[in-house]
Amino acid sequence: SNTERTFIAVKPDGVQRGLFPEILSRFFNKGYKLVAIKLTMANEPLLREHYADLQSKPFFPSLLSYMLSGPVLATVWEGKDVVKQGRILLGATNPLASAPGTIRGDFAVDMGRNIIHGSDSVETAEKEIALWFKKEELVDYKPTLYSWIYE
Ligand code: DAT
Ligand code: MG
Repeated sequence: SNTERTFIAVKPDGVQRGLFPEILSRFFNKGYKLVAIKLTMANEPLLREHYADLQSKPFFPSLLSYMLSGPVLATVWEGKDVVKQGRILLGATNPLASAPGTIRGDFAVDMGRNIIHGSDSVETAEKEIALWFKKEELVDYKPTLYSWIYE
């Protein structure tokens, strides 16, 4: 449906490198609707929940310190197939395996500095949105361009 939502976060390196306007543009240009946005510092309990499935991995401590190294730009986007399409816009986890034209393919080299996060399923997206945002931080509006993007 057109109201599917995904959680996209520009990681501390993407924020420090000033890449977030370019990243936001890619989602806007595709036709997706921004429903929440905030610049925020993560914290360890939040990250342990966000990356719960990775806690036993050897790279987890460096992932934690990376994600705590500066502010994160947390966003929520809405639109048709936005979870899967968002992952396509991001590219592969390893930037060296990401095609040019994708965000990681165009702007990153190392897996541990891959500049952006995107939810990997609709269920994960719902959990991540609830983890990073309060309900009242998600806004409800109709974009003026809506009928030029959806048939
Ligand atoms: P993604 O961010 O593409 O969803 P993921 O959820 O498997 O990938 O992993 C979360 C982050 O952890 C990923 O963006 C970068 C880091 N990471 C994953 N696998 C890694 C590895 N093998 N070595 C180092 N960092 C890794
Ligand atoms: Mg993931």
